[in-house]
Formats: sequence, C-alpha cells, structure tokens
Amino acid sequence: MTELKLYHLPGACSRVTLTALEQVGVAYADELVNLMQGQQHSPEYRAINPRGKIPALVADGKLLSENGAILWWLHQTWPDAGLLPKADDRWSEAQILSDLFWISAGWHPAVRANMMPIRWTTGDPDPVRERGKQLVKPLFEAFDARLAGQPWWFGDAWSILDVYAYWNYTTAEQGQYDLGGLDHIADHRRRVEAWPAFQRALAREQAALKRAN
Ligand SMILES: N[C@@H](CCC(=O)N[C@@H](CS)C(=O)NCC(=O)O)C(=O)O
Repeated sequence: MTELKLYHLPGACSRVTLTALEQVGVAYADELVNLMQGQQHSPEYRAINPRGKIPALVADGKLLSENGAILWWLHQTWPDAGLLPKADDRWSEAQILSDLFWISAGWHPAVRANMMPIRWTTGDPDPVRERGKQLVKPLFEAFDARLAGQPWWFGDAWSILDVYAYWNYTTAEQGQYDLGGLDHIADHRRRVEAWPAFQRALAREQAALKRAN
C-alpha cells in the first residue's frame, strides 16, 4: 500500500486534491501548512517541497507537487474512482488533459490575480484586481453557458474538475468578483457542496485546523 501524506491549507487550492483523495477513498495523512505565517518558506517545508507551494503530496517518501499532476496520478492509479472520465484512446485522453491543464494553468492563475492582487504589483492593487475581474469574466460566463445543458463539467458525471471549477469561482468571489446572474454556476455550487467527498474534505480541513491550534 502506498503511504500518502498531503500538505495543505483549508480553503486553498489544495482543497481540490484533498477532495480527490477523499473520492479515491485511500488512507492518507495530512498536515497543515500555514501560508499566512509564511510556513511555505520555512527550511522545513522547503525540504519537503522546494517550490514552496501547496498542495504537495508525498507518496512513499517521494514528492509530487502541482494540483494537475497530483490529480492525474491519482486518476491513473485509481481509475475507478471517477476523478476524471475514462478515455477510450490517446486523443480523448489528451482532451481530458487539456481540460485539466486549462483549469489549473489557465483559470487558476487568472483567479489569483483577482484574489491576491498584491502579488502582482508593488503599487496600488485595486487596478490589478479590476483587471483580474475582467480576465475571469469570460471564463465564468463560458462555464455558466456550458452548465446550461449539463450538470457537471463533463456532462452527466461528476469529476474532480467540478471541484476545481468551484474553487476557481468561489475564490474569485472572495476576491470581490460578483457571481450574480450566473445561475447555472449557482446550481453547480449547490451540487458540489452536496457531494460527499467534498463534504468529507471540508471535515478533514477542519480537523487539521483543530490539530494545528
Ligand atoms: N500551480 C500550482 C499552484 C499552487 C499554488 O499557487 N498554491 C498556493 C495556495 S492556493 C500556494 O501554495 N501559495 C503559497 C505561496 O505562493 O507562497 C498548483 O496548481 O498546484
């Protein structure tokens, strides 16, 4: 059995990976990395993940970082967990990867400009936040339109990309992005929040917080 440990923080993008682990149903340990206190820069954490980011998954003592890579590895290792659709051929597999890259390398950084504008300027963060809002607007509108005809990212079946999309739009919302009028996203939000693995991930986050305090 692979020994797994996830480094994460409640509410951070590691919530997606945490939900994936819950969906897989495998045993894993977890440890909170307090980003607010700069723990990601500590020599102890850099020894675990030299990139200084969460999530970081340590599997049998070996590091795997980047949400997309962790999700892909979990999916490949436990293909029946339903994290992503099963591909019939190389082309469909590449299409799934394309969506995974898009959500983690396209949306995710755009949302960060919205949520943490101070990271992108040494001056006034307000124009950066405004620009962030402009950048994410078409992405959220396109997702809302996609959801008009289907409940989940890939159609009728839940996938971990639904949780990633949820993280993107709720994080933008925390960065003052108004999701008003995006009714399909509002419905999607309720569906994701009711998803059992997501609820277990939230409980796991709370447990980690309690241990850390
Ligand atoms: N591309 C990375 C981004 C990870 C990332 O930016 N994580 C944030 C938390 S959501 C982080 O560790 N921030 C700490 C920092 O940048 O100092 C991934 O998808 O895993």
